[in-house]
Amino acid sequence: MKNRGTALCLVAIFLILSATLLFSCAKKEETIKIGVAGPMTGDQSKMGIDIKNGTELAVKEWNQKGGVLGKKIELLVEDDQHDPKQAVSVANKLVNAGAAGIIGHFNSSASIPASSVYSRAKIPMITPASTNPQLTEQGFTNVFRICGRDDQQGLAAATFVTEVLKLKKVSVLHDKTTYGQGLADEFVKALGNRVEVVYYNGIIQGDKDFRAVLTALKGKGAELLYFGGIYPEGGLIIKQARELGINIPLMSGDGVIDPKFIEIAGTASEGSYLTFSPDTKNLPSAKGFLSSYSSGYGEPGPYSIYAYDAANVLLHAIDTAKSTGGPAISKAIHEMKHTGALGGLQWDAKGDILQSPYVVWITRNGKFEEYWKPGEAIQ
Ligand code: ABU
Repeated sequence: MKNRGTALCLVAIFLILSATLLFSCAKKEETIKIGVAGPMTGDQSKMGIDIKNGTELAVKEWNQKGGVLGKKIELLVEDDQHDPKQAVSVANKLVNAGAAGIIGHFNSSASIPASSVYSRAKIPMITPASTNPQLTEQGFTNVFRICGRDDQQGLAAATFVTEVLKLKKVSVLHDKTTYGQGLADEFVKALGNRVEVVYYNGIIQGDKDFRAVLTALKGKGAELLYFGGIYPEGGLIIKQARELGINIPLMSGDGVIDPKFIEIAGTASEGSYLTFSPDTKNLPSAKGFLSSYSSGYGEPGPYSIYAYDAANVLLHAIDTAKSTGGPAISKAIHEMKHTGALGGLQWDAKGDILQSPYVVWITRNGKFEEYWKPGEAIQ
């Protein structure tokens, strides 16, 4: 009798364990995973975290409404440390983890190599921020961006320099990355023969002392210093330029327009010109996002809203396709007319957004202000 009782007890334990195992496996299957990747640590982590937060907010809102295709959405966050090799590694990790789509990466030098991994796996990737033209010139049908491109951004900067400031001589520095050098070269190309580039050189990303290169460009007669790169170096360059008595304005792009630039450069940031999209505070469509993001995460960064829209586009595409199959989701994005926080969004066959207006901002009284729109007078 005693043996029979023990046996029954063991069978009961076995059944309970099996049921628990089956239940937990079934539970794992119940989520739809999406990935978000960018520089989550290190000197550019402000941008990575902004993108993570924007994506997370969209995921939370969808989950509050029940998720997508009847399943909760699980967000997988990966840190590429703005390193191309690390970007490929995290792309493989996200593919192997079963992500249905990716929001990211931030850096063009990360997005471009990672896009090959996602393309082989046929998983859609939507970058909120990578602006190098090459990303969408590769012929991949699964690659999209919410932001504009550096050929458009470089042209806006060159138009401002030639038609508004009416300058004749500029110096150009870049950080030798796909984005930084690419943007600087688009700016120079758009200047054409209207402006003389009296000094052109690359700096090393991560360096802290740019006095040698600044000393070399001092005295060349440039009326403006253009920098292609990101805020950690942009902030130090203008700070050290002022210390060396170089008093020409800095002009840069969307990689520099972050409060961290002002924090690093201090008063030396005053009067810097930066190209970026128009102020989202003036967009009626952005009101809900700005309010929800601020209450959850504080002041949005430049690309928080782009990540939010990217995540909503991906989730709407899954919903429309009624599938987590990559090709079906990519097809749905190509066919989509999305109304996001940024307004109406639509893509061309390459995956570029149809409308991406660039304006010039200025740093004034420790803040960024919209300054000039192509075709309009100075504010
Ligand atoms: N577009 C701003 C910086 C990110 C990148 O394209 O590398």
